[in-house]
Amino acid sequence: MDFKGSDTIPGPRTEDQLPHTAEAAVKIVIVGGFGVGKTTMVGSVSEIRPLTTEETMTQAGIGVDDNFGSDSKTATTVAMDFGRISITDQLVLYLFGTPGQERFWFLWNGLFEGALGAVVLIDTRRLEVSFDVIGRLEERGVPFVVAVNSFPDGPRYPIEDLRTALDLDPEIPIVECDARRRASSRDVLMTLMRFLHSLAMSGALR
Ligand SMILES: Nc1nc2c(ncn2[C@@H]2O[C@H](COP(=O)(O)OP(=O)(O)OP(=O)(O)O)[C@@H](O)[C@H]2O)c(=O)[nH]1
Ligand SMILES: [Mg+2]
Repeated sequence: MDFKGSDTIPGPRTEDQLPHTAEAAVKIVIVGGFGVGKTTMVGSVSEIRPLTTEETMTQAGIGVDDNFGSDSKTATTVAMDFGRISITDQLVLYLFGTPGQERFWFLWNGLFEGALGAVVLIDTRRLEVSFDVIGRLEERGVPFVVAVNSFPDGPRYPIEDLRTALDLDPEIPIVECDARRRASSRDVLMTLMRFLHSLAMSGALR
């Protein structure tokens, strides 16, 4: 049979293909309150073109969508972000960013399913938007690290003050980052992987 002339489905782009050496894939969720930089982080660090489900924040959202006085924030995640990064030749992380707005939180349960660990992004101007997220991770027993996304007008606090404000256990890593920078976002993921490794070594990983 001659298929010449029929439509063909293009194969995956070379950069989207998994490295042949990949042996293990791990699901990681990027969580945090509204507008803390989750989509930005998945986008900056992903080696494949990230999938985003952003919708424009419209006039209709005024009073519903909190844009915390930021004119630059014009879109919000309504379902999830998805990206991928090979941490080593053997280890691939699949990244799932959650929606930050409260009205989409019902999607979190599915997104947390099977996640080995999480990055909680925080914005020091609005620490309170990430409280609920931390509570939910603790409830579900998902290990996490906290990444302080540095916004230029965000107040800077000593790490230990942040630990107290967020009521975090002493072993939970807290790192600073700039979610727009690939290297910085990658460092956060490396911190999470080291933390998960130390939990696994001590037998604390469920
Ligand atoms: N200065 C600075 N701006 C950032 C940084 N990360 C994100 N932004 C900006 O902050 C805004 C919010 O970022 P998003 O990535 O959409 O945040 P989000 O957490 O995905 O937001 P939701 O999905 O609506 O909850 C965007 O305008 C980004 O350009 C950062 O590290 N520094
Ligand atoms: Mg988003």
